Amino acid sequence: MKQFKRTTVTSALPYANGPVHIGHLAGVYIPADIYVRYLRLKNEEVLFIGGSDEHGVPITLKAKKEGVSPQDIVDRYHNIIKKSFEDFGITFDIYSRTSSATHRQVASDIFKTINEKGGFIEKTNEQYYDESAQQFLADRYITGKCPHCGNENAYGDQCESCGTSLNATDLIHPKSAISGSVPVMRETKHWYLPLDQHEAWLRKWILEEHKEWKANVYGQCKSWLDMGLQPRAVSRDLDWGIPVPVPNAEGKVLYVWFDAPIGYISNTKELLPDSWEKWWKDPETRLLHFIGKDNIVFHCIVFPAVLKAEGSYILPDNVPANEFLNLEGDKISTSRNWAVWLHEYLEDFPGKQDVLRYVLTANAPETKDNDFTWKDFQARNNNELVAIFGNFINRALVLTQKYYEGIVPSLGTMTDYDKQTLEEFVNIKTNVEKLLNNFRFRDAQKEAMTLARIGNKYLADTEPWKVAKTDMDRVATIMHLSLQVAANLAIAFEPFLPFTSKKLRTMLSMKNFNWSDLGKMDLLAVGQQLGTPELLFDKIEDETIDAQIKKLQDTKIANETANFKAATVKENVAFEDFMKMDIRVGTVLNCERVPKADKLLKFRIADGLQERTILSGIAQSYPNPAELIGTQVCFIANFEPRKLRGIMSEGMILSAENADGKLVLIQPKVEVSNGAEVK
Ligand code: B3M
Ligand code: ZN
Repeated sequence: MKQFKRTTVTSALPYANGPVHIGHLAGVYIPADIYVRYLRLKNEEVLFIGGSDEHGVPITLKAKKEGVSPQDIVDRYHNIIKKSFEDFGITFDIYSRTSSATHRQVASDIFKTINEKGGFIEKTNEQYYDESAQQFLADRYITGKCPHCGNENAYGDQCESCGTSLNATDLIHPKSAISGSVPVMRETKHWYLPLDQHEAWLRKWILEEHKEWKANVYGQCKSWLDMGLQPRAVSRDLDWGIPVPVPNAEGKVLYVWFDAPIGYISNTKELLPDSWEKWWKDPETRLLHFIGKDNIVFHCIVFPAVLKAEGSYILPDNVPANEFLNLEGDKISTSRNWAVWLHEYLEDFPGKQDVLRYVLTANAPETKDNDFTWKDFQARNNNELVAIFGNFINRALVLTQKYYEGIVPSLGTMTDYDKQTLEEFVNIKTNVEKLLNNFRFRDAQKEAMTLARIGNKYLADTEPWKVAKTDMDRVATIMHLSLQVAANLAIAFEPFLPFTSKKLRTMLSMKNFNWSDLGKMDLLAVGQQLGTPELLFDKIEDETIDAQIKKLQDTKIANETANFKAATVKENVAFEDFMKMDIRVGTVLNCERVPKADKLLKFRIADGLQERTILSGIAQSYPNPAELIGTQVCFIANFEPRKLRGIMSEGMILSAENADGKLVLIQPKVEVSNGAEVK
């Protein structure tokens, strides 16, 4: 493998049209932060670049919806995102934004250089135009039916349902997202990056020279390349973005996916105005992009082609993209508010950054989509962090406090069991390293956790609290070894659980430490005074979890209600048609379940003239049917009688469906005479 001098790590620039959620964290920011912390612990030269993506249609659409300017939107979310990353311990060297002056300069310069070298083609063709809004409809300004999967709400650039990347002209029944009107075609000029001309070197570079890329990344690139690359427009007709920096380009801005990845470079330049180039132009620099799967084509094909066309930049050495994280079985969605938002988590769970880091890494969608559930969050905290890691550390420190006043005791003679235990963890450093080097963070954390398991088991097996009655020399050895394991845990977990590692280092009075110390059994000196023991983790109770689950259920109900309201009303009916229905009130004389039919209730109704039997499919909403006896219901009296389960049903009882699917009988609030007509 090629040896590099330094590493530039970038993580996808989140759109500043909403806050960051657990899907972003699990897919991009936590893995990137783990990797960067690991390199720093190895004293490697590394730079970690982040920032907000502030251009593009998602921003302008959101602004339009709220009736504010795009600048208002990006200012609001940039600040929320930046602060939540800081509070969560994502250690960017810089977190800037694509609306910065430096970025405008860098992106414009790169465009101009490519343009001067003849790296673009200018083409005039027809694009969708909204006549009422007097605007071209780029990307998300246009929606319609996906030609691949039939999703009715696909966007002009992508179908979120099947993930296919689209052109606006691919959509069936296109509709303007601004006015809802059907767009017309109109001519417009744009700059295109001729990806077809880059295909040959991209094929060789990815398919032959980067076989080590993750299977999901390599596979997606291969299928793109096998389909054949087409020229891609790098400009748009919009009034939000970086103006196309050439004469006669009024009303044209750079396409957001042209300028956004350049944001990595601009932010580096903003941080290091004099030395940024070595991070982007020196072949001895290793460039890594941490992203989610929907960004693969832009980082593996489009951006490298831009850099190559410019001519002076290095290309990424790896792009460890992840799949998606779902939430309680459903796709995370900003617009449907189906997410656990980072800034809200930090408020609801103060001091528990590491619990979320741990759970999201344990469930990281590294090879396939994965699911986050609050129950799993609670279980991993209580059964793993508290019961194993926390329990071991607490016992080791409290017992040292009790028997040795918090001073590291000396190591006596080791038993065979001690030696056997130590042997178990000599391999852990190599294993964790190998996994981290391959971006397998989930297994790496699991392996680091093995250290805590070994420690916990060691104390449980050796029972120093019992041995203390007879053999204090033996206790000294047990505590000495346990404390060394604890110190190893502080190092191994620094990349994964940095807040915990820091707390643990304070408790152990550990000053200098780095990755190469991992595995050593003399990290704490005999006679060294330790700090005060504190609990590393505490149990998360059911109430806390239930409150979070309730919050999501409320979101679901709110969404369903909104969908219901948005659903179109059925076709009009004439007054005469309505009058054909004979709807009446009657009193329930008896009500019971129908044997072997779990949905049906059998009502006996006094209808004013006589009694009649009506079957109704609402048993699941009324588990105790007897309580309906004596109440009044509304029913269609002239509904054609029909036989259900061998019983003749003479009418239909009216009920309404709630957002949660529960049926509720329509009942008069005050008593009316039986047989009264409903009009
Ligand atoms: N903002 C898309 C996203 O958030 C986009 C990433 C840009 S990375 C240069 O998924
Ligand atoms: Zn689709």
